[in-house]
Amino acid sequence: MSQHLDAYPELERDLKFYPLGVKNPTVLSPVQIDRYNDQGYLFPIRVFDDREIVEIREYFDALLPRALAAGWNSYEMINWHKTCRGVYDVVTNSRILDVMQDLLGDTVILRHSHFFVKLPGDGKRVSWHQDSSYWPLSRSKVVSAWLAIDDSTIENGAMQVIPGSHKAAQIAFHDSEPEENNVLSQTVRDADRYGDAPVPLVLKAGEMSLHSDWTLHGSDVNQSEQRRCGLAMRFLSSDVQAYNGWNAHSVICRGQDPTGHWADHARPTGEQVPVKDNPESSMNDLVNSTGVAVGSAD
Ligand SMILES: O=C(O)CCC(=O)C(=O)O
Repeated sequence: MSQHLDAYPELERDLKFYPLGVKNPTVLSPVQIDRYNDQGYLFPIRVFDDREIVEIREYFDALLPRALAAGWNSYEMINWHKTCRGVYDVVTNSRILDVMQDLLGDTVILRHSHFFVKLPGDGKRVSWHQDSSYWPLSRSKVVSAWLAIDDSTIENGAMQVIPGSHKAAQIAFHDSEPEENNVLSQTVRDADRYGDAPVPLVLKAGEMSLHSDWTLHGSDVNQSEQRRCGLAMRFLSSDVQAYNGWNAHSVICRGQDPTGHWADHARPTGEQVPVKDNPESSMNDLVNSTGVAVGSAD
């Protein structure tokens, strides 16, 4: 399969890595911020205590069968903060936003949310990739928070990162081969050439990790009998511009968007599972453009 250097050459995006961090952080230490900028990731950060994460897990345990019954697979629950109050409440949790504000400044916008649920035996991996490579955004200044809803272990396919790889910014990638069983569609080959040895982001439920949108990361197949559910939340500030309708799913969580560019979805009133294959549904566009293999047996 062919090699690519830019998924959106027509957009002429600014593909640099921008170091983040405010002068007077309130939750992260300056050392942690330096580590994020130097290594491209930071973990573990405790967000929810044991009681709180049990409640969130119970909520998710009830949501997942509804998603599957509606025809979504366990990697396709994207932007459900727009219709599910429980998801909205997690992605706008003040402890998560405090961390984001230390990196992004006063304005914190959730661009999208995505559950990555590795079910025992599903055989899926996430091949080495860089998030910015998928996203029609400029500039590349997005922080991902990945919240462990289940314990995330080596055995059940914890995410791994290549420290320092973000400094390379865009790295050439290939279209994934079907036999990779990749949840997404791009693969960076020989990932360990671009930084230090891979680090597994082993997390206890209730902890989160952070990674830069240029950090090479991926995860192996779940080899255990335990589910591995994580909720990825993508945050940015208002100096990022979206193309191809990628500004339509956001929530302005802190501060203001003086550009008026970003949507600001309100807290949902209930727990509405989006309708699959509804041509009117923005979910379907996003699933396609995120690179999730729609219709595959994930
Ligand atoms: O959950 C995973 O295994 C991969 C998640 C991921 O690629 C991301 O959050 O950007």
